Amino acid sequence: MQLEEKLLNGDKRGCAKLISMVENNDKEAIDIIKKLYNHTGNAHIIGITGPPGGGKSTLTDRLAKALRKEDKKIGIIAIDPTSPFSGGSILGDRIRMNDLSLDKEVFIRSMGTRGYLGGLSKATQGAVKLLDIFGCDYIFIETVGVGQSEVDIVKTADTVIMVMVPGLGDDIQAIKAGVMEIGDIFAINKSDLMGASKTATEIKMMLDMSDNMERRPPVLQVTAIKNEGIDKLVDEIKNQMNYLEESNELYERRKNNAKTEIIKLVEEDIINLILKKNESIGMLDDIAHEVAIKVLDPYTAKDRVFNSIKEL
Ligand SMILES: Nc1nc2c(ncn2[C@@H]2O[C@H](COP(=O)(O)OP(=O)(O)O)[C@@H](O)[C@H]2O)c(=O)[nH]1
Ligand SMILES: [Mg+2]
Repeated sequence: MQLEEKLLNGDKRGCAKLISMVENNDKEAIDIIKKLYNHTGNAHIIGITGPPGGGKSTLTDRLAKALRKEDKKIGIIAIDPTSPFSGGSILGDRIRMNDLSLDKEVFIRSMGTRGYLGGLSKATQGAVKLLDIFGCDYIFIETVGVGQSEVDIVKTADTVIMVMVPGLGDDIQAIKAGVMEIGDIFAINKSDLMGASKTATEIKMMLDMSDNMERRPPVLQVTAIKNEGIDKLVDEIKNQMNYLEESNELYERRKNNAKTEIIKLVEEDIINLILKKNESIGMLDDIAHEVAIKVLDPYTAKDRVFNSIKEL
C-alpha cells in the first residue's frame, strides 16, 4: 500500500512514517499533504500549555480517555522530551500512557524541542495536518508554556487550554505577561492540593481586568490524577468549539494562522535561497570577514546579500 492510502485507511504505522518524514522536511511527505489537504479541517485542534509539572500530560491522557468513550479518534503531539508520552517520565506515568497508545484510535507522538529541519513549529504543523487527514476528531498539542516558540506553536491551535496549579502566586504574574491572553479555557489542575479555589479566584480576577476578549474564558478546577472535573472540561471544550463556529471566529483564527504559516514558509525559502546563492559564491564568508574587521557595516552587507538574489 502507498503511504497516502495507509494514512487515509487509518494505518498508524503509515501515519508515523509520514510524520517522521515531515519532521525531516521530506518532499514526498509534503507532496502527500498537498494532495490530501482537502481532507483536513475536521479535527478540533487543542493546545495544552502551562508550567512544567502542572499535569498537562496527565490531563491530556484523561481528556483523551474521556473522548474515547464517545468513540472519538484522538491525536496527541507532546512537545516535551521529558513527557511520559515519550516514556521519559516516571514508571507510573509510562504505564498509564501505554494503555492509551495501544488503542488503535489514539495516535501519540512525542517531539523533542530541537533537531528538526525547518524548525519545530513547521514539524508540528505538518504532523497536525497529517493527523487531521488520518481522521482524528481531536488533536492535542502539549507544550510547556515557556519560550516564544512554544507560544507560537500553541497559538496555531483552535482552542488553548491553560493548565494552572494551586499556589502559583507570583508565577501567575510572570505567566500573565503575554501568555495568559492566549488561554481560551483555564484548568486549575491539582485541585486536590491546598489553595486551588484561591488560584481560581485570582485567575478570574485577572481575566476580569483584561478587556480585549471576545469571550470570557471559563475557569475550571480539575484533579487529573483522580479523574475529577474532566467531563466538565470536555463540555467546555465543546462549548468553545460551538462558540468558534457560530461566531465565525474559527474561520478568523484559521485564516490568521494560515497567513502566519505562509509567511513563515516564504521566509524560509527566501533565506535558503540567499544562503545557497551566497555560499556557492563564497560571498557570505567574505563580507562577514569585512564586517568583523570593520571595513563594512552589517547594513550595507545585508543589502549586498539581498541584492545578490535579484540576479538569480
Ligand atoms: N496532586 C496531584 N498531582 C497530579 C495531578 N495531575 C498530575 N499530577 C502529578 O504531577 C506530576 C506531573 O504531571 P505531568 O502530567 O507529567 O505534568 P506536565 O509536565 O505538565 O505534563 C506527576 O507526578 C503527576 O502524577 C493532580 O490532579 N493532583
Ligand atoms: Mg508533560
